[in-house]
Amino acid sequence: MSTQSQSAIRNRYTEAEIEGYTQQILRDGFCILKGHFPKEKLQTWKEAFDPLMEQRIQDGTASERGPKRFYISLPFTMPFADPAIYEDPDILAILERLGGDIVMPELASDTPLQGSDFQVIHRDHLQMSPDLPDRDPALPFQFAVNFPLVDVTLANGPFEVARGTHLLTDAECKERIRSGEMETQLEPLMMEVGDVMIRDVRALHRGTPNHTETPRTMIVVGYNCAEHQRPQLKIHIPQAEFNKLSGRGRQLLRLNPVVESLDAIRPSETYSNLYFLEDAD
Ligand SMILES: O=C(O)CCC(=O)C(=O)O
Repeated sequence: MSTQSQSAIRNRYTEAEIEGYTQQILRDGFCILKGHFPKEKLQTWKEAFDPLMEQRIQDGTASERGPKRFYISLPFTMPFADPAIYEDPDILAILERLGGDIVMPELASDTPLQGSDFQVIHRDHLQMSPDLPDRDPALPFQFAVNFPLVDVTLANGPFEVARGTHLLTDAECKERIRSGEMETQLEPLMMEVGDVMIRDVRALHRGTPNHTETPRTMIVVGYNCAEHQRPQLKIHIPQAEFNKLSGRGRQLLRLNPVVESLDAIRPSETYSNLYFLEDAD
């Protein structure tokens, strides 16, 4: 590895700071690393993402998760197949403290456009993983690493989250949403380009309306404990990209299919269930 790429993936935080963020996630359900990724890199992502989004909406292959709110997977090619992002050593150190052997089955985006609405308050997985029935429910097993491609303001549809709700049972979540109590606990997160959120996907949250003409794209890199199965999700890895992966990258991406090229893969979204709680007893 060149000196330059080595310095690009150096840890920014001390062990004590990593432990501090880990504890924040255990307590609040999320933490935010301020100014973590370089703005210039994310500008390159935005320039590649905007035309991709337009095309995916036009050809009907984006998943609509509420009116004018699109979930779109990203192709595993540059600029998105960037180990400086998905192998970030601080983020992986935090995830490994929480989840041990981690894999990455998701590289995608959530974008509310003008005309979007409030989502139903939800969690992205029920409290327990069916694959880890003996795991302490206080410990997360599925994570979203989120970062915006534009600064998030009250006007463009901030992601809202209710602190500490990852610790509630599914029945408690349903009751607190039904009674309206949860509405008062949601906090809008005004993230700037470069900020990164690491969250336990069980923390209750929702997307809110974007009142501006500028799409508010939030990238989501999904990680989880290797034992926790997510068969509905996969990243197609082109052979040429696979050949470039580091040992760490191969380990993280090992459950995904390697394909000759992305040309024969028709983009589609198979991950669309938002409302897991509605199926809970
Ligand atoms: O658009 C957002 O900010 C949140 C999207 C979300 O939570 C979801 O679709 O599950």
